[in-house]
Amino acid sequence: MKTETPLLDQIVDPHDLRKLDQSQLRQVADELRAETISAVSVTGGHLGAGLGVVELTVALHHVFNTPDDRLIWDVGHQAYPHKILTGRRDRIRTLRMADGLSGFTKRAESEYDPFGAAHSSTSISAGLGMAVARDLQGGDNHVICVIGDGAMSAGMAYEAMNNAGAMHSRLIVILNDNDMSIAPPVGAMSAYLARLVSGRTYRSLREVGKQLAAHLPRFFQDKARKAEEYTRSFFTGGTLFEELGFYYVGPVDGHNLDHLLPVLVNVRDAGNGPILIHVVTQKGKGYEAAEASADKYHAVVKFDVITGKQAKAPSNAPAYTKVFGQSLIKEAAADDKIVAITAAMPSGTGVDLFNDAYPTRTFDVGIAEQHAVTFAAGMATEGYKPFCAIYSTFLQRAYDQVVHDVAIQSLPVRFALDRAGLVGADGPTHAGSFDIAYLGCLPNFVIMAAADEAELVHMVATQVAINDRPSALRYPRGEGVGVEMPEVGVPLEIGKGRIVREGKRVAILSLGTRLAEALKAADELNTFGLSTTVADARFAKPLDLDLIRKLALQHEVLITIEEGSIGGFGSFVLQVLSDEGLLDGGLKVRQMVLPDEYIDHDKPERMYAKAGLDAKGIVAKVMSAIGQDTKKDRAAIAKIV
Ligand SMILES: Cc1ncc(C[n+]2csc(CCOP(=O)(O)OP(=O)(O)O)c2C)c(N)n1
Repeated sequence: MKTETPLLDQIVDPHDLRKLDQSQLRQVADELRAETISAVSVTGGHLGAGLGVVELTVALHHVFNTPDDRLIWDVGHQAYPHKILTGRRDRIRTLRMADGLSGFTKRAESEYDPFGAAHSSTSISAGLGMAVARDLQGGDNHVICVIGDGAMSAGMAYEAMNNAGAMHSRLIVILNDNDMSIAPPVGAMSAYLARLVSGRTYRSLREVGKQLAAHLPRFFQDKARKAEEYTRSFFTGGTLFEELGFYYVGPVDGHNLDHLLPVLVNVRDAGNGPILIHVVTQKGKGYEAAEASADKYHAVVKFDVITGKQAKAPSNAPAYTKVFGQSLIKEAAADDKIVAITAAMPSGTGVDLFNDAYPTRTFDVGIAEQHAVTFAAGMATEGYKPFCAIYSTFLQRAYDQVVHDVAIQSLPVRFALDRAGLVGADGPTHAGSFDIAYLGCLPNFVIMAAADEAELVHMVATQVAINDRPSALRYPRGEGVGVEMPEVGVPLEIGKGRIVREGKRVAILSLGTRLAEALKAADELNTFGLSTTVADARFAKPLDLDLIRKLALQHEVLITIEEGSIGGFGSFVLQVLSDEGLLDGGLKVRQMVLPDEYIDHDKPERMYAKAGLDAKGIVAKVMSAIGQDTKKDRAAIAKIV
């Protein structure tokens, strides 16, 4: 039943949605889809995943009593329609912008987001925790976790199901199977899900009703038993989930509200224990450009709604990711032991380029960073040279594997850490802030940070040559600075930095791409009469002790700067200075690191400015170190752009 007045305008939160008749929900879903497309066309962000769950979002909020019933979206990138329905429509066009809505679920943002996410495959664990807490308190609310087939490839999801299956707590898991991750999904699980869906029509309401009979109170159960036995023998399926202790329901067409709503009602009213509903959806559903694109518009920049054409940021410099992929291809031509490993991020890491050149030497292991690391370790034991390309933030998940399986055995796994430092719109969950600190404390690790895209080429070559211990190479999101590119990479001397500009009074020792800001700061400092040396450390580990000694002994001020947290490069340098007594002569040392807080999403340059890690911040730091921060100086510093 379609009405002239938009129904979406009448929905401030799900209570309004629940007042509507079921027959009106189709219209709500259509309007919600249009609103999602319109909003993301302005903000950019994750689109395909949200479009695929529009009907599911409407149905869930209609059937369940959110926020008392806890609705947990795995990853949270598909939650834009959920945000629109849960009191955030008025801010939906601020998604991922400074002071705007987060691109993921976030507890601080809304009571309808009971669990914050962004890294995948956490929903079932969190949901089980909530369900058990509810049981301990004698509560009766529902807990619903929506997890994608891609997220289902991570070990954590199985750990949670294994536990849930043995707990008998009432928990609803909705497997949102769109047969896509960011790239096509990989692995046996994906093939298994495809088998469950193929060759079988979607289950009708009647069948699902019968199937659920076992979960109803005994009185109904007896009546339904006969029919239920019949349907269950007919629809044997979801065996894997059932072996894990889940009651499997499905597959259900996730875009058909007439199917979805009664199934959800049945499940809601069923008895105890964990239930898994297998919902089949299409990523990018309902928007032609998304449906037609290879990645189903997983993540987009601003685009034209009519044509689907995405705005492309003009740039002359190649992206670091691409430089990494191309460098590795060149190295691999001369060394057939080089292999590349990605955890479901082939395009994000440049491993897709490597795959085009060397498909048999490329391994996409699914969203499984822990496995990726130990798999790489295994290959290294057999003489291969694995490049494990993982975003800095996602390697956090595999820390024990890095320590125990790689570092302690001194296996030469090469970590290529993309998205190091602040990443902009994806915010604190995706920031690569901690890798220098968490890898730098491991004995024997080599850690490099590229100052520009040419350095990256040489550092990839350096990693190829490091064959007796693990190494990590970090580089940021986005484009390089446009330097001239070398034809081939030349391995660097391990643990040696370089002086980029000679000065006398102030020394700036930079690690990574803050080098450009350090050089800018040096120019400014010269105008204040402060002759400044700028050095690129290249290595956070092992440190260039000669360089550090020279800078410490020949300058009055030593600044370290990095795109990382407290406890990283600056701390390592300070340790050397203190161990060697280099602080005893009055050297003024200042460490410039990310502040000890989680920085909300914004444009990267503004985030770095807020963090004080730009030229202006460096100059201000130097001036305050030498006590030259008069009102006049501060006014001059403020003018630095
Ligand atoms: C631990 C971790 N690794 C990688 C990612 C990057 N990532 C974000 S969404 C996504 C694909 C998720 O696929 P699926 O669960 O099927 O959801 P869909 O986008 O298809 O709805 C990946 C790999 C992540 N968020 N977390």
